Amino acid sequence: MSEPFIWNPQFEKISRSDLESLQLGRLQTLVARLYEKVPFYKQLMNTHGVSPKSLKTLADLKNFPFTRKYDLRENYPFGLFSEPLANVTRLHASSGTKGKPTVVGYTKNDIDMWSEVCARSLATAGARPGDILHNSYGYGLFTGGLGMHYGAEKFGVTVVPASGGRTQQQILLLQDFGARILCSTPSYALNIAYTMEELGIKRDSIKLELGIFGAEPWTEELRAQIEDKLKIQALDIYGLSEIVGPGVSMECALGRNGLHVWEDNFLPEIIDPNTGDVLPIGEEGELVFTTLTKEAIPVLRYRTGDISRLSMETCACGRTTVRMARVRARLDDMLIIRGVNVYPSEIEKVLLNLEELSPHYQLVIDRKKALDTLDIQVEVTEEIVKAWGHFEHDRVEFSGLTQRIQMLMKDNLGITADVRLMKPKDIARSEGKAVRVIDRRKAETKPTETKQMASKA
Ligand code: DLL
Repeated sequence: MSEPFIWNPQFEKISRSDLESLQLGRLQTLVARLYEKVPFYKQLMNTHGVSPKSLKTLADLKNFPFTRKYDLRENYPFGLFSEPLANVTRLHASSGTKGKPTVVGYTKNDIDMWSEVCARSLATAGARPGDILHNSYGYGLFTGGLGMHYGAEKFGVTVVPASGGRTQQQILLLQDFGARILCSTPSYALNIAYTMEELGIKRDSIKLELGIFGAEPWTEELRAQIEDKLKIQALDIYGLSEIVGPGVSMECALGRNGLHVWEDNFLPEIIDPNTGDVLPIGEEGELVFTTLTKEAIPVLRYRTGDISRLSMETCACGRTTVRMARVRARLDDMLIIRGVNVYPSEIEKVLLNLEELSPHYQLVIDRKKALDTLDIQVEVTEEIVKAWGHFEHDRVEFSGLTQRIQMLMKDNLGITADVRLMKPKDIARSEGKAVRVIDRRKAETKPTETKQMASKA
């Protein structure tokens, strides 16, 4: 097998000791910058009894305060910027279901660094010069589209800036332009696969070989379904706008086991979300990132809300940077159903193991008589509808399947759920980040930070 192509070996194959001294120097510069230029951070550090002088080793970082999404919202729009707007060449924003969006800015150097990490990520996935890359991440305020676009141009592939939506036309472009790489959310990749099937379009009419999927949690089970339907290698890319956008870390084609974090730019930690204590390598907890090179809006110990683990094990691809495990879930996506904690991804795993079901599902949470209820709505496959004749909710075969799903949920996850089987295409298809959870409880409960902004399509 030929050696994997490494975009920037200086940083991707750096020794641990060289990396740590690079990180320490960059971290000291960052902390000084935040202290001097951003009043919010000066006050925060003073309140915590730390200052730039307190940072003598990398381990000292644990004494510094965290930044949260809430802080960006409270300082809306530009309060956490450490550069005057005149030096900011681009703004992006993401929003929760309500309230002010989170605004991030980029200097010219920030855009260069972002393009560099996205180009690295493309090489890590197995992109080759001359490839055609079909980019279905949304262009606009969402970072997915433009982030991958600039990385792709830097790398030297031909980009098709398709953005999200108009799926039939996207399929036509995939057929006619012959893209080898698809960048999209995993749920949109599935939408493309199912739409092709519905339109009777043969897999052989497109040339896709590789998918670079992220921006939402997805399970190994969903990966298997996408790879099977589209006959491609599906790899995981991670990022968030507060840190840079896509390209914070990328899974490699050889290892397929964790995502390489571009540690010269982003310093990861895993913390216990309840105590804030740093956890040892290998333990699962909340991912925290500090930006080491960002200029417009650097962040110190940003709490991502994403659950993962770090691994220092050597990787088959030869890169030496730490790997983060596929994000298992977001902390604020946790559902508490009659006292039992469960993440949507755990429910997805159970559903996707049943061959009668398609990977289109939605979880509807409500509260009845002070009890939280969960309604799992999931589509059955076309094959099942054909085999059983026309679709009726109360067919005896359906009630058997419903009971089986309820039992699996109880046995595997300990939850009591209502199950509603749906006809194929009854559940709205994703054009960007899939809306998996509909929470009908009143606003008195903690709002989830799942992003459902239209521009993320
Ligand atoms: O989603 C950036 C991005 C674009 C990443 C394209 C990858 C590809 P935000 O809109 O700020 O930025 O959302 C960030 O999305 O905190 C995670 O909860 C989730 N997320 C992103 N990538 C993954 C992934 C972009 N690979 C939030 N697996 C993050 C699981 C992911 N969750």
